[in-house]
Amino acid sequence: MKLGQNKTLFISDLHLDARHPEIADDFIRLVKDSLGHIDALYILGDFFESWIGDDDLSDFHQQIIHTLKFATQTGLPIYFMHGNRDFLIRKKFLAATGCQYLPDETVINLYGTPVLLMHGDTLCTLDVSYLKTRKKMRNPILQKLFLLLPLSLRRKIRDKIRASSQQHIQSAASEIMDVTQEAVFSVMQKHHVQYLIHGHTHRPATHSFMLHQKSAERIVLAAWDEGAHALIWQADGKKELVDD
Ligand SMILES: [Mn+2]
Repeated sequence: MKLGQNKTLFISDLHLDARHPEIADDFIRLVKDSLGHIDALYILGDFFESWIGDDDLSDFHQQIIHTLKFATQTGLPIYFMHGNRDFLIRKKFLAATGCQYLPDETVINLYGTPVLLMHGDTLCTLDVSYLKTRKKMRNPILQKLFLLLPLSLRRKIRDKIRASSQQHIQSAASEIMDVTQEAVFSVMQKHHVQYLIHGHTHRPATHSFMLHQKSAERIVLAAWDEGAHALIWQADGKKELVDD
């Protein structure tokens, strides 16, 4: 029997992009340093800055795929959740990397504690215009049609969407871009959990509050624009947000 390492790692919002090779280097280093020392790695969305199809195999993407494959083949389970930027990751990518797909809003048993995992965008319920766009972009028929387009056209569409999303982020009020406590309570009650881990907002923190007269926690992961960042959850219940 293989003994566990009694530690699980959670990351999100790396926004991996060929224009920022230093972030990819941070990730590759994290994987190499973690191998043999952790039980599992959870990627909670926006791993890539954008993803327009599993057939978009640039050198940069190949390098990341190779790193993930190496890690899973070495025996590290890696779980992959879609974010709002890389939701077009499909089976081909998962097969090539050995990552296991994790639907948004999944409860895992973490050393005996039920923990809810989300990307986090659906918790930002004040951002009505984003949620409308999200609904369109998650339409399976539209996604299928988009993936049938030639790669060059998909790249053009991606650049357009990116520009309009940047405009929205710059113009929307700061509180609109954060989660609402109502959405947090509601989803935690729905899944009967006292712990929630998510990313998306780029506001790393551990929020403690009471839920059903018991202490509850919402742990928010950071983006990687200023270096590697992860949550380490130990089997004994100790949790730590670490920056590189
Ligand atoms: Mn996001």
